[in-house]
Amino acid sequence: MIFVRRRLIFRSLFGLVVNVIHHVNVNPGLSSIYPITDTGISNLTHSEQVTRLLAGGATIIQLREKRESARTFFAEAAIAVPLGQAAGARMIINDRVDIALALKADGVHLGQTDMPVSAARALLGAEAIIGYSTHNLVQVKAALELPVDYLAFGPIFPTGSKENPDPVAGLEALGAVKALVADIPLVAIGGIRRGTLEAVFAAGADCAAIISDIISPGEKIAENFRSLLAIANNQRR
Ligand code: TZP
Ligand code: MG
Repeated sequence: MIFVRRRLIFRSLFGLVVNVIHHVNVNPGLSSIYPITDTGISNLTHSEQVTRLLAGGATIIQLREKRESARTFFAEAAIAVPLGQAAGARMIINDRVDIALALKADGVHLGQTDMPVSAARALLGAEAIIGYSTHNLVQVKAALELPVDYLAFGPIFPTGSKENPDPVAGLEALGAVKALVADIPLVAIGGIRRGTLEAVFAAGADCAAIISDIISPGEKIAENFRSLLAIANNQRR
């Protein structure tokens, strides 16, 4: 009896230490299509885009704001985050760990020049979803050491939605990334459209993150999302 108890204590202590040293991935709840908002491309506020994405069946949404001030983004996200969460969607904030923390968002999406992932993890805690953008194999290998819940890789195709995008990585590189990442969910991004979804999943993506083919035109957001999700789920079956 004493031995069993000692073994249990040892095991739970060991588990604790392992968890602290190695982040245990949070299931990011990615669906096969991951929509990202953009007010310039959609001509709609973030919350209007969220309303339409929810109507189309989105279960995870990233709010991305590259032009407005932190104060304006905060005010917008303060409406959009609870709106999405009330409908059961996971709400991810691009770049701004402070805004995610203040609004109790479900997580953040960070890039190569944002706050380091480990610092964001320390601020947001083990339960937060942290996604991380990579653009080449060197960055992917480095990212494997970080406490991330999913890895984004791209741009897979040319994109007009990002200022100064990294060089197009292509489908072949996506396949090479898949071979490296093992069980970390892999999100393909950049220029993905309904006609290229099949190739993206065939190359190994678990999920496609999309801006323009979903949120443009703004009036068709729900319809666009619904049809892309149907195509993706059909292809991945
Ligand atoms: N990161 C790499 S490409 C990209 C981002 C944020 C833009 C993706 O937008 P689109 O319209 O789906 O090409
Ligand atoms: Mg960023």
